[in-house]
Amino acid sequence: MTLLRRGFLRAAARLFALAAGPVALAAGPAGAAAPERVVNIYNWSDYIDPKMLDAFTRETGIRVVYDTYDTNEIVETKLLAGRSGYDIVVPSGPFLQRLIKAGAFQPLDKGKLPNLKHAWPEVTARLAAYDPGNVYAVDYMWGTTGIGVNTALVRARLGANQPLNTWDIVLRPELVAKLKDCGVTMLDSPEDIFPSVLQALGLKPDSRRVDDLDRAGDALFRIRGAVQKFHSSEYINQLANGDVCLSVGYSGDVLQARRRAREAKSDVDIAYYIPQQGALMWFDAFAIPKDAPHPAEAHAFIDFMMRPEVAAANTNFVAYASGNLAAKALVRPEILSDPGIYPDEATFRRLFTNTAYDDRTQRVVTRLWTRVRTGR
Ligand code: N2P
Repeated sequence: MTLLRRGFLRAAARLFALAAGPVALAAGPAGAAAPERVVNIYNWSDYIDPKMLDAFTRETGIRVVYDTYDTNEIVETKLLAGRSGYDIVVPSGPFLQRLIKAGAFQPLDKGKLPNLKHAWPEVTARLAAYDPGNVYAVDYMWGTTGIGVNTALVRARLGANQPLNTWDIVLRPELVAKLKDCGVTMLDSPEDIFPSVLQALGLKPDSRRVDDLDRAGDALFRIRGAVQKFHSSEYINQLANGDVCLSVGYSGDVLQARRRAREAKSDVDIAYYIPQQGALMWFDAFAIPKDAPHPAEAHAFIDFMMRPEVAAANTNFVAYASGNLAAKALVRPEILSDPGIYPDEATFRRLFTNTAYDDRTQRVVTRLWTRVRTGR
């Protein structure tokens, strides 16, 4: 092999390493000032007030490298491959559960997280279903998976008398067909959609029975033709711009769409519904990969996020409920009183949770989901 070629391969390997994950650039020449401190964060898109990242760096001197994703699957794939380079990831409960079992995380050093005292005990207890003993993770936000609609466009097609707070408008073929021309989207997330459809069909939302899963798959297959796109983040702008009229989506994302439409002073009016049949409630939690290059900085970041004023700023920005109880006093009243964000008692009773599938069930669900998405 020529030298030139070897040089090329080395350069390619470096490029690949860059593409594969964040790489902290060493600060200054060797022997100069202490190396720059960095934290590499991998979080959901549209899930933080960017001002909080600046505030963290200003206060601690730790630079934040911030990447985003919109599906749990990509986090799982990167973590299972190892050497992701990330110091913090924010998976949802079932993925957290599965990644903990796979040994992907390091236990949190709670001595470095004094602000854990602000955590919401009920949320922490629910998170323990995925992380027994709360060893590896701290809840960041929680929310629901429901239905976002452009009220005017949907009303014009379904009439004034059709309730909109029902999975019927997604799953009854004759209803959703009427919405096809104004645009329907669905999360590309079988772990959200299958439990929701099972619940809507009157089955156990966390069922592993192949018959049940087949029925949910069939229900989805019947309406797939009305779905313009399966995607888990584009719908925010699409709803806000009036480009689509119904999205099965995440609570805060739909409410961000409503805010964007209002800020643009358009006549688009977006509403979020937790369907009367019930909706999935999920928890997204900070966790530190076992091979995180900067665990001390990761702890500093999580602790900063747990400050009540920081947690409240994030909730005010993204319209998801915080896992931080003390933050509630600082959350804007219209957010706190919105049952789509902080569900009231009656709404809360309609919410259910799900857990990680075993490998066999996961294969069934993945196969059904591929059929729904591709039609084959
Ligand atoms: C943020 C979506 C987070 C919710 N865009 C997923 N659990």
